[in-house]
Amino acid sequence: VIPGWFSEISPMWPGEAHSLKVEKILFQGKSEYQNVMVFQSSTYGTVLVLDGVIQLTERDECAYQEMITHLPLCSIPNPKKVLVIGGGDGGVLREVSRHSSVEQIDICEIDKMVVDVSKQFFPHVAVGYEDPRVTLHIGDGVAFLKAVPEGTYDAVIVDSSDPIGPAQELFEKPFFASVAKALRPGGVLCTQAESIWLHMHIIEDIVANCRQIFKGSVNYAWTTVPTYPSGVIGFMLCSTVGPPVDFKHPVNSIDLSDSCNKSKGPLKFYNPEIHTAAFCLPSFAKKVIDSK
Ligand code: PUT
Repeated sequence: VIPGWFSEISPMWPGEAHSLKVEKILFQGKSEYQNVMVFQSSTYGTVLVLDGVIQLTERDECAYQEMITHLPLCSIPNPKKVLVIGGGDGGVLREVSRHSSVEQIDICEIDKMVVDVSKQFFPHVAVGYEDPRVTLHIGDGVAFLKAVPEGTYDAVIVDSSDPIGPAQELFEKPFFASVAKALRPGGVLCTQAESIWLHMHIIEDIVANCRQIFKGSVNYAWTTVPTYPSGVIGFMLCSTVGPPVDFKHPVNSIDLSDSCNKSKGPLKFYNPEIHTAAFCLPSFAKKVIDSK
């Protein structure tokens, strides 16, 4: 460990640790679930860290929040009811609320400290909470989903941390089955699905489970996030049986001139071309994912 630097050390990426120079520690706390830290970095702005793992930085959060949200929501016409599991920082809410067709946005985040810290230190991310369509539920996403009436949502977005700690169950088959039940026919799931460079074993399991449960489309996409381990992170996109969903070709666009977008400014990362490109996989990953 280099003094004055934050190094991200975890058994999920043994033998490597990305480091950022720390200008100032802004917050350190321990919630019921995890250690929470916020620091000012010298090159990526303010950084949110949970249990020693970077969750977002001001500079590159757009690449994650925009892709995890618009990949599913631009793949179906007129999404109306959206559920976010995790995502307590509010960034996914900010992006969901760009969609004027959306009438209801529910979010279930387990850790209230993440919500409070984001509102205090990441106002441009937590701005998502200001949309009147948003209802925040503090609680366990697994339990929340079990209580959702069948066929409620057009889209479920799972913005989780890594599968060690409070998010572990969000990567397991029973959870995916609950998501499928909560979706309407032809509804879509987009879930955080780790890095092709580091976690092919986890991705293999996610793909295999999702292919068993989701009988519509099942596709893996990815984006670059320089401050996530290996600099990339992926998403599993699935649809239930119903109106067919072709994830690779967006059918829905975001009208940046409408009232849902005026206060939020332009998109920084997402566009229809990068949407389609996100599904192109390197050969080594394609081979494994296609074989599941
Ligand atoms: N929400 C995504 C976090 C990933 C951390 N490795």
